[in-house]
Amino acid sequence: MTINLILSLFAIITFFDTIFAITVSLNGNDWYATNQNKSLRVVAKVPGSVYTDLMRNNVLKEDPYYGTNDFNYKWVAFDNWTYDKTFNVDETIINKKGVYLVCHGLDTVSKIYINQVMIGTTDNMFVRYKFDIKRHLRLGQNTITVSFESALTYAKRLHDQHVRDRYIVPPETTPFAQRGDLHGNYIRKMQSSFSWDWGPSFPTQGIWKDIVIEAYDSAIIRDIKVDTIPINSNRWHLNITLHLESIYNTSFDGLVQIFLYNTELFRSRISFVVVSDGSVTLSLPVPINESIVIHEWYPNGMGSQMLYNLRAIVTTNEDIVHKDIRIGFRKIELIQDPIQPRGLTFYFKVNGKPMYAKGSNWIPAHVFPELLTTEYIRNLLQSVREANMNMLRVWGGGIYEDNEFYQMADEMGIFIWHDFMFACALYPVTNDFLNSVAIEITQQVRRLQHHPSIALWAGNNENEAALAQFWWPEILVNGKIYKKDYLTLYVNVIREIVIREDNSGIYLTSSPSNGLETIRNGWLSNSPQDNAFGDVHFYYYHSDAWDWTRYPNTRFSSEYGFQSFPSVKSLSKVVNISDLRYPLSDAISIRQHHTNGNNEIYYLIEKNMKLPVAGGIDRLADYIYLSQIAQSMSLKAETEFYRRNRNISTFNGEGFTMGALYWQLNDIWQTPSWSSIEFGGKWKMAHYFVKTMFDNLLVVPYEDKDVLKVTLIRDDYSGDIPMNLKIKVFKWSSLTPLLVINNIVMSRSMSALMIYENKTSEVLRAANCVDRNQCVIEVTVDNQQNNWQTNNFLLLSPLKDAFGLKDPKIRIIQVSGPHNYTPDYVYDIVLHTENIALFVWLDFTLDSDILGEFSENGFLLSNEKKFIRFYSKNPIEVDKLKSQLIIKTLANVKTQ
Ligand code: BMA
Repeated sequence: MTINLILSLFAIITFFDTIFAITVSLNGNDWYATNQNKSLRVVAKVPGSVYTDLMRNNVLKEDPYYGTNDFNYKWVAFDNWTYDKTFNVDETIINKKGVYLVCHGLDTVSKIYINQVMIGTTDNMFVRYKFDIKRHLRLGQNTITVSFESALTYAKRLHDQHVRDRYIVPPETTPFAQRGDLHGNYIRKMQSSFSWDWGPSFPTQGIWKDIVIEAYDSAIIRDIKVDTIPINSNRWHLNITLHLESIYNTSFDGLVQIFLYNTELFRSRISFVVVSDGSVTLSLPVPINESIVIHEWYPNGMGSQMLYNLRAIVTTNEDIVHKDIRIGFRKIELIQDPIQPRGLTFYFKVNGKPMYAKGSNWIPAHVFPELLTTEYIRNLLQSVREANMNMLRVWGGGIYEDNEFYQMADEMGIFIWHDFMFACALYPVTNDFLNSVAIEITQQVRRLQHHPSIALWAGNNENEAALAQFWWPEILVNGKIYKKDYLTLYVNVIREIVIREDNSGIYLTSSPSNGLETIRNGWLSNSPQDNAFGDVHFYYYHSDAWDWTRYPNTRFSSEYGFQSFPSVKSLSKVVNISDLRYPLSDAISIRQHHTNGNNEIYYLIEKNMKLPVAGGIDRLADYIYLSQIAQSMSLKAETEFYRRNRNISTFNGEGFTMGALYWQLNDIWQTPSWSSIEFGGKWKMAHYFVKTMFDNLLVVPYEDKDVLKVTLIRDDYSGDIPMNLKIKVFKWSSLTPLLVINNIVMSRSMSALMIYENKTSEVLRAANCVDRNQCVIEVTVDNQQNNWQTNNFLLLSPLKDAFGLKDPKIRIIQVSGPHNYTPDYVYDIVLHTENIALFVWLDFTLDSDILGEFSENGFLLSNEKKFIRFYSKNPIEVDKLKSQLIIKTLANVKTQ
């Protein structure tokens, strides 16, 4: 039977809806939220949370992100909020044999009542709760009440009890700069909602995901686990596991059908064995007929992202239920082979091909996820793809994201390195805690496992490192206990579940860890940051961060980064305009949650560039611009080093770097941070740099002692390709190069090859460049047949010493468009320069509402003319675009 036939059959059967499972949503704007002493009762929205409800009702008159409202509105988080609503139940629901309340996400500690009768309690934001409510419902009007307890008082209560009865579980303090709250580790809630070094503390309460009634007469399919098993590149088999929830406690019969698009792959009557609580797990080997040609799924940059609809249908005597998912055929492996004289490789293979992992770290896009739109998330993920990334690490201090997030990652070819939600803390391993975590991990792995984008699970963020490096003084005293607890949580509980629920998946206990070596060390290594094993988090906060020799010869860098300020425009949304004068004004610096962060930014600028004149909004804009240059150049130095370093480069076997995931992609609010995309979606200069740095084709000129070297890096599989190499030496003061070196070089797939090597002094002598600070080197590599081209530049002295850099007097000589309407409106911009321009930054005036991305930005301009594209989601009048476009270059910064 074809899927269409089945669907029309469904349509006919809809008349007899008694045989279908029914889902009734209780979401909506018809809820009320009431505080503890009942002095406030406001109309509330579900899904949502109390801060946004109070905003909508004008109880909170300002944006919580504005100014110091994280402090001013703290009373909200200390109160206890109750949500209630009335709803109708009709016969079709009440007559079902099983009627359940299913809460897909409650934040966090609550008691739930139907018609004033308590039906259950919750304490984990990441768990789906299901309660049998058949006997509590009546025909007609009913009430539901969800009564929350403040996350702050709850966490403190559990903390106090644990300290009294057992021992301290650190951290016991939070850094002053973080303006945060404590004991988030005692509650299964977004850890960063208690504040982070880039985020505010807003531990909200509310019904943050769908809340529904599910009613059925036999069973529903909750999740489908899928293993794709390669036979060869066009032929694959499936192992499918159905997770059903039934009303039965013994076995029952049903017909199971599995479809791939419109082809029925499997059909059989099955006797379902109920294990506990009505749940059934059914595993089926499902071969795929030779006539169906399968196209493999690849990450961005390695191939296409073919996705297949898979439908499972279960027909029992009473019900027909089905579930649809989309799957991709891919095999991912983490290769950890011995390297001489010491260490193990650490890289991914996709469908048998090695992959260099290029990407970033994802933090929650908002502390109130209900304020996010699908479009906003899509834009962020699209920005990941456009910047040539193939992997994103969902970091362990946030949340498990919505299904849509992973569906988009599947479509865009973005692999997800998924931490479980534990970060920068030790955790209490009471029975209650462990039981709750076990449910959380089981549900989340079952929900997400089938996505081809899920690459790997990691137990936590940095908790192994915290133990090894004695982050808190208590570790000196209670180290043994903490280590035992660590093993209980991440090895005995979580790892066992991952093995059970995703046997073909990859699990690391922590990030960073030493991978297999960690296991050999009994899961806890003394140096989880070892360059010779696993992944490394490496932060370098010294002012010479533009120098590549500062960076480690790691196998895989899963975190590294530098801070910068967001645009004046972003800051203007949360800071009074009169305070937009100095980067260190109280109003701005209070948003810096990283201890010493503003100093680090300052020194990074000061080491390399002249400081701007102080005072006024334009000078603030100059400082922000310099901070973004400093971030971009530091990231460039480190990332280019990691990409060059894919071959073993040192005598002790270090190197062979095969992954670079910088910290961090996005922001949770308007703040100075490591992000390459500001809160709101605007690309910082760093994101444009990342786009170049992560391109499959990259050329890197660099100096090794006083030797000029050029390395060509390719991450594609197109074979040997000859390329033209052009090295130009310019004087800062002229658009005419002093010297042009032309070579033809052979390039190879998946390699980093040195294509030029000469003493810098020789090159400069040949160019007649008498002093390094007068010159700059630009390198271009291209192959016209393939339409491949990339370029890069090398600074020869700190920019503050650069001599001859003049005001380039850039003019916009043409703006035209839009030329193409899907998916963006595309405009062409032609620039003209009179002199070499550095870090050319195109932006819009402060009052402009134009949003979008340029094809390039923050670049070195050494040609008279430059062609740029601008991509916008909305149509713009060309005149408006032209008049609101502003251009800044390094020479335009008013310096001291
Ligand atoms: C790490 C991360 C985050 C943090 C970042 C910047 O180590 O895991 O916890 O925000 O560094 O300090």
